[in-house]
Amino acid sequence: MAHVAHRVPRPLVLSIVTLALTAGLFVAWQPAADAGSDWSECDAGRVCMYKNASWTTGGIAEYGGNDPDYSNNTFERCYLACSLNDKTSSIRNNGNSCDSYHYEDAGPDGAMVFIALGGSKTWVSGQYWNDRMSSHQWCNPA
Ligand SMILES: [Ca+2]
Ligand SMILES: [Ca+2]
Repeated sequence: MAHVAHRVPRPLVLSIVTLALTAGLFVAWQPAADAGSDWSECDAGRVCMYKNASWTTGGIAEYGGNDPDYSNNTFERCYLACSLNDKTSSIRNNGNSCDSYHYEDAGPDGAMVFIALGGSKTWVSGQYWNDRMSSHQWCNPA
């Protein structure tokens, strides 16, 4: 009995090797795919609004300056329902020196949430700030 337990059937060994090779190929293939989809990267000096949660696909709006009204703005790299107003679900502040302040209404006006310099936030459906922003500005509004 004992000597049988030490023997590994040859087809099983082949399966494990095949699986390992397949996994290796998959892992090796991944970075190339990511390199092609780094569209979500937020350039230095910008604050970036993303249409979807978790800074993922869907659309991005990059700003070096302020915008008091999103009603005439759209997400870049977006293919469907791309109006910026009331559609932001995540933000990254990759600015140079200031926190960014994001507002419920144009003006800017209404409720405000800030993103610390170098920070980011994300919201999902049902959370207050999901799909609500209509303007932003840099630095302390005072
Ligand atoms: Ca959204
Ligand atoms: Ca709004």
